[in-house]
Amino acid sequence: MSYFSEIPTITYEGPASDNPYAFKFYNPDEVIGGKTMKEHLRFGVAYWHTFTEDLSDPFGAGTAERPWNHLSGLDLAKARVEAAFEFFEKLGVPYFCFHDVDIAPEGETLRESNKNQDVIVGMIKEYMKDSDTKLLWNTVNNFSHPRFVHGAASANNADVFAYAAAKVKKGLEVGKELGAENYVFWGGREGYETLLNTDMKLELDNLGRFFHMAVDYAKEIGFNAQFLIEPKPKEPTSHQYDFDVASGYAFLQHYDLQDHFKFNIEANHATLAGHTFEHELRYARIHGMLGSVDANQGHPLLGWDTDEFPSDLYATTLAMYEILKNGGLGRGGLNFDAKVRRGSFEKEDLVLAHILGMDSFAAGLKVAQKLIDDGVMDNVVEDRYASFNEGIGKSIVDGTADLRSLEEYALGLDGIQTRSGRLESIKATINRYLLQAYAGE
Ligand code: XLS
Ligand code: NI
Ligand code: NI
Repeated sequence: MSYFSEIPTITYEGPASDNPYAFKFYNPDEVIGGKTMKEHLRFGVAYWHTFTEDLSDPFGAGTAERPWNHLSGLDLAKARVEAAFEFFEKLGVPYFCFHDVDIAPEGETLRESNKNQDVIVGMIKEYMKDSDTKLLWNTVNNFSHPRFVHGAASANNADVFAYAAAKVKKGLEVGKELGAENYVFWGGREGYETLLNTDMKLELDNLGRFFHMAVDYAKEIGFNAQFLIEPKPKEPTSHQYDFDVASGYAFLQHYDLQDHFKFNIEANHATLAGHTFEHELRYARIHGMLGSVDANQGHPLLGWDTDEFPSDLYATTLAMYEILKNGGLGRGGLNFDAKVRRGSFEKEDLVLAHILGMDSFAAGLKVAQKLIDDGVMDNVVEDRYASFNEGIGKSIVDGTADLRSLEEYALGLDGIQTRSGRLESIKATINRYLLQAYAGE
């Protein structure tokens, strides 16, 4: 059965093309800075938003018109697998990602849920044999079902902790079975609503214990995926423990987990935390903790996780800048944790949205590489911090300065010269690079 037969295979036609079913900037084989675009970008499709999502919101029912909507149970799950692999091929996306409950229906019992999963995992494995698309990461949904109302690994109820642990155990087995490159932990309800009824210390300690158990089990079964924590400051709980990269990194270090994890950074989560996307990427990068990216964007006027497909070229450029400076994403990738708007309910929109996202990051990659090649920001930064390369600055950086030597130096200063940061000029330069990157093509 074909679900996207009317849609052509999407190929690169270049920026001058007005064919909506073509890439304008994503040219998979084009070499940028020594690697192909495909190798740099490692795009992934989020199964939940593209095949499971019905586009409901807190105020209204689902609107998604999907050719598999008439089915239910395992038949529905199987149809989605067929549709997914057809979709991956049409777009030429190298990866996909899923939660356990995205791919298979939950049963009455854990045993039954696992059985359903086995059926669909077996089917996915068969499809993967004939496909170039691999599993970027899998995870388990330990937040939707009412049993997780008070959290999963940070729940107040030990039975819930055990249930969540059992689901992760299965998730690790599934990841191994399908050759996942990474395994993600997003703490869906790992946080709290109010401190009035919360033992924060026990919850955090339990979260630490939970992650250690996962690390140990993965090792035991020989599942060598990269483990990723996905920070998010709030939603659904008012305070999520993995608030942002900085707090997540402190958590990992406190519980001696820092060598086993990196971060999966989502753009919309960064903005919810009051950061820019590039701030989170930078913070992770300079600590050697940048693992993977959930590529989306939030709405500037809305304070929640709207998970829009990325279209802001300024943001994708600055994100790709950090990724290139990181030396790439390694085993990670750019997973479109993004959904079409509720008003974009036709199945064609799924394809068009991915074209938008892939083109936006491809353009960002090209501009970012040019900015790096020309040293645009590097030159500014080098010049701006030049005082630390010699004299008193050098003594601070190399650790030979102390308060006494600095006082002596400061007492001898005859005024301090500070210089402009030239922010507006740098922004003007970036605009010029953005507009010129595709001039004449
Ligand atoms: C929700 C998260 C979620 C994770 C995977 O906000 O982004 O989709 O990526 O559980
Ligand atoms: Ni995400
Ligand atoms: Ni999110």
